[in-house]
Amino acid sequence: MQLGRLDHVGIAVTDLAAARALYEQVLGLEVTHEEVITEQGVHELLLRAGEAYVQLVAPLAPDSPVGKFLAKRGEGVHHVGYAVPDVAAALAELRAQEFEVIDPAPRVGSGGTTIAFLHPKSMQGVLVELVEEGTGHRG
Ligand code: MC0
Repeated sequence: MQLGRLDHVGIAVTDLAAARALYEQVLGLEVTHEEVITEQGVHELLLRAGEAYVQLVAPLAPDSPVGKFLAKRGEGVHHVGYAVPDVAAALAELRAQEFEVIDPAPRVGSGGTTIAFLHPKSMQGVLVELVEEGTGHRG
């Protein structure tokens, strides 16, 4: 498989409004998409930064992935997302190589994307997300 361009950097935050104010007012980015993704337990804001996005994610519950991350490590970079043309094909290739993935099958991500996560234990401590663009609009 081959990773494509950097799609987004996911940043775990406790206070979405405060983080939004920082990125919009101090850093000059613009929110292009907002979504609550119940299946992933997050409320997210996407801000365009050139060809990629900053994704601010706040947890919907303490026992969600981002809630647990915040409790253990505090705010900070949570994951890195890379574009791939076909998430299902990428997962099949990785699994054939016995690479540890989190998602055995693709899931629905923000803005109608198709996504899958690779385990940080296999990725030098970085949670990696594969992102296939959908028909939805992310701005
Ligand atoms: C946990 N760990 C991480 C990590 N989260 N390491 C790097 N980056 C992260 N984000 C480490 C912990 O520090 C711990 O290391 C070990 O993994 C186990 O952590 P845990 O707290 O016991 O948590 P688990 O094992 O229950 O779950 C970790 C795992 C989970 C990564 C498998 O968070 C997961 O499935 N994540 C994928 C889904 C996700 O993150 N969704 C939210 C974003 P030690 O060394 O202490 O053992 S959703 C999203 O972004 C969507 C909407 C989108 O972009 O479209």
